[in-house]
Parts: sequence; structure tokens; C-alpha cells
Amino acid sequence: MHSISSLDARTAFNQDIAADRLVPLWDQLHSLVPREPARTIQAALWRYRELRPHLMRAGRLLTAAEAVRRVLVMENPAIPGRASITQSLYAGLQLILPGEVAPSHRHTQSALRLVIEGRSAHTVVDGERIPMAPGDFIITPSWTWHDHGNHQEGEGGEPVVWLDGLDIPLLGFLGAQFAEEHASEEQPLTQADGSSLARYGSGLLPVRHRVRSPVSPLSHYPYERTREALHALLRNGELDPWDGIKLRYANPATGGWAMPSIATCMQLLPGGFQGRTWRSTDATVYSVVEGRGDAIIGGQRFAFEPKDTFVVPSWAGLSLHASEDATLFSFSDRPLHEALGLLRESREPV
Ligand code: 1HN
Repeated sequence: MHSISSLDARTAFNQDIAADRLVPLWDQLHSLVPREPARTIQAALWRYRELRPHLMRAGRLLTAAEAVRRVLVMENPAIPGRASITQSLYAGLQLILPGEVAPSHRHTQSALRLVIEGRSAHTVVDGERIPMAPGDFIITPSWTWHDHGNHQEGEGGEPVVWLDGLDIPLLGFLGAQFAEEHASEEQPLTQADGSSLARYGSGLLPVRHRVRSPVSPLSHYPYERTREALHALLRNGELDPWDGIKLRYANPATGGWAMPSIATCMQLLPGGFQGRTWRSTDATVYSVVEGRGDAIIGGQRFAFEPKDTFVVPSWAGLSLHASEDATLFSFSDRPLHEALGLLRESREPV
């Protein structure tokens, strides 16, 4: 291509305009508007077998109250220092030991919990105590008071670990972060145990329920029920060649996603399943609830086992293979892609 000025003249120009807080677009146009999603983050897997000893060591290092939240953040290795597993989402594993309380607070960031191990803990969301069992999906909506607790040792107390997924990087990007501490360590209980499930978790709604918020009024989706639904569909033989059997968590009042900024799903891959490759624009985090297999992400193979976490970048090809019946929880920022008309998905060979 013909140049009308020298490289030196252009460098001098760039330096001169920098003093006026200007940069030329032409040096970065192609990286600002790539032909397809840039590989900002990378595929990665966190083996629970390796991570758990670090979490238990953190348990000996400081109390939950001292830490406020005793969490090991799973950072995407391509963007260290940003507490991000994808460009928009945060993921960490939280430990609470018998007798501990993680003090009550609220923030504009929305949180999901996927229970990894232990049965003796609970979380309190907006005055309702929600029990935690492995595989349960629990929602902490934006700006709701929440604290966590665990039974005393000797009363069936055991270490409890769950996966936290939050829209922290997204809210940072939007400049929409607010937070407050509750006056008491534990908020008062104002709802009877099981209220949310009874009102919203059986295909029924309170007769005068009105939708006032984009978040699901159901805050607890017990794994027992999710698992039963997936296995019933497997017995019926309704297998998708890409997904196996995949259900999304729904807001029972609207049919939309359970959370406004985070899509959540659970899928079952029967033993021997060799899923086909697909891709989508929403970078996705997977947590293995049961079973073993392989995730092939962008051509790279990651062997997974129960309680492992892995992340699939935007537009990277993914295929899932199971050597035994496997259930995978997953979450992404898909609701935003959909709301903005940006979601692209392809089931064509990559
Ligand atoms: C938070 O409030 C929790 O409530 C977990 O359990 C992880 C990460 C960053 C900021 C707030 C929780 C968090 C968090």
C-alpha cells in the first residue's frame, strides 16, 4: 500500500497528540473490532483434589469472621489480578467450618452458590434460612442481606464448601457497585424454613404474585429434584447429540433465566456419551457435580472428575465426553448476550 508519510513522521505525530490525551484509532482498529471474539481469557481447569488442601489450610489460617468470606478465587490465568474467571464473571470456592458464621452484608453484585461438599451449613437470604446440600443451586439476588453459618462440631457439623459465582467484573465495568454491612452478624429470620420452595418451587405461585423484580423469587433449587428430572428424561431417551440432557434453571414467575445477569444450567451426560462440538459467544464456567469424563475445549483436552471447575472461553469449540454418568452445572453471562441481541451459537464443526 502507498504511504503518504514516513514512519518517523507518524511516531512524532502520535507523541504530539498524546499530550492532549489523544491516540490514533488506525493503530488499534483491528484489535478493537476483531473479526471474531479475541482470545482474552483461556481455557482452564481447577482440580478439586488439588485445591481442597489449600482451602483447608486457609481454614487453619483464619476464621470465616476474620476473612468475612473465606474464599479462594479461581482466576483466569490469562487475566491475573482481576478476580475474574471470564471477562464478566467471578468464581471462587468458599469454606465454612463448624461453628462459624460469615457475617451479614449486602451488595449490588448478584451471587449464585453451587454446593460442592458438606451438608451442615446454611445461608440466610432476605430473612430465610436455606439449607445447603451437595449440588444445590442457591441464589443471592442483588442487594439482599446474606450471611452463612455452619452447625457446631458434634452436632453433625462438617466443613462445607461451595462454588460462588458473581457478576463482579461486570458491575465493576458498569460502575454500579454498592455494599453495606448489616448491623448484626446474623440477620433476623423473618420467613419460615422452606417458604421460598413452598411458594415458588412446585409449579405453583401465590395467587396474587406480581413480578416486581427480574430475579427468580425461588432462591433454592435442590439437587435432588434437578437430578430426578434429568434422569427421568434420560430414561425417556431424549438425548441431544451436543448437550446430552440439558435443562436451564428458570424463574418460575416469568419463564426467564433464574438470575438477570447469569444463566445457570444443569446437564446429564450418560456414561459413554461423546458429545459433538459446538460454540457460543458466552464464555461459560462448568462445575462437575457427579461423574468423570473429558472436556475438549478449543482442541485441548481436560479430564474432569467430581467437584472440578473448568472454564470455556467465548467462541471456543467445546465437546463433552463422559466415561460414567456425569452431571455438570454451568453458568455464563448469556442473559446479557440475549438482551443485547448478541448471542451467537454454532453447532457446525469448528
Ligand atoms: C460475597 O459476598 C460472597 O456472600 C462470596 O458469600 C464471594 C466475592 C466478592 C465479593 C463479595 C458471599 C464474594 C462476595
